[in-house]
Amino acid sequence: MFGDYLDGDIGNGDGIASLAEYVSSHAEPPPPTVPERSPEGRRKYRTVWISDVHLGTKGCNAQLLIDFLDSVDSETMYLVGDIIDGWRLKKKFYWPPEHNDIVWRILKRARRGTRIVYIPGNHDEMLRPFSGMSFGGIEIQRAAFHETADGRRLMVLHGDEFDAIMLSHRWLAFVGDAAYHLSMTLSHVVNVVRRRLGLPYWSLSKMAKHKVKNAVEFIGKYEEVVARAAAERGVDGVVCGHIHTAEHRMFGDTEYWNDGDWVEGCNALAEHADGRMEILNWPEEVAKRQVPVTSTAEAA
Ligand SMILES: [Mn+2]
Repeated sequence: MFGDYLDGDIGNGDGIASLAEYVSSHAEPPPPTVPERSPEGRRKYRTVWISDVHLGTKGCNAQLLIDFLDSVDSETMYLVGDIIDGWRLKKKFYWPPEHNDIVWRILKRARRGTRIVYIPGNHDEMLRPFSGMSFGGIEIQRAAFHETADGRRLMVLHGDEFDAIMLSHRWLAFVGDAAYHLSMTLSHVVNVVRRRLGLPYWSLSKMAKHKVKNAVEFIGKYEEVVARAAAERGVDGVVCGHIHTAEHRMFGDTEYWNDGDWVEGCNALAEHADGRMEILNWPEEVAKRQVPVTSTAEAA
């Protein structure tokens, strides 16, 4: 059925068809175009959470995610929603080979024995009816409860469940720093024109500043709403995605974790063997690794 979705709903790319065949038949998967690095020597975590990959869109940072998957292993991996962007795929079919390579790596991981739990988000909600089922070794669930090595109970969900509460502020989440700087430039242009027309000064940046402040408030409010829902369920904390903002905060005794996204931040959340958790910033990890090489190359 996962195969039907891949094959029928979103197009007939050869790679997707053969992946779908692999999922349903347990045959050898078609080889990835970017060869997988050996699993030996990978950083090993107890648990890894990723979300908001948005496969099927140009926004997906596939190269970095492939590098992440080839560098890190875990006993359990949670895919916390918006992994495949069905919304966008329905409008325009976009599926480069690297996106297949990511699906290939995830399926391969399941075969090697990693427990993989896929919690569909709003962009891959077409997989939600399959909750409770398992495809290619990947469990599909509406939400999950994770127990850390030190015994904390965490609720794992995508997080769009809270959009109804946040609806009036939702669009503000997309207002960012770049928009603020652009609006300052625009403000300047607008006021040059207004001055020539003899009109008084009008502050667009003041308005933009207000919007950015609202966006920051939106994120803060969202985090609080999600943490409160977790507290009401009597768990120690919550792991979610959805708002593309990796974060760890405490609301009273309740832990709030957001594993970020692979469109802008390229973050993952990881649990060590002792239950300690941390947010991984993959562009930073790659930069650290490349510093000695690039600095000498650039100096030469
Ligand atoms: Mn989402």
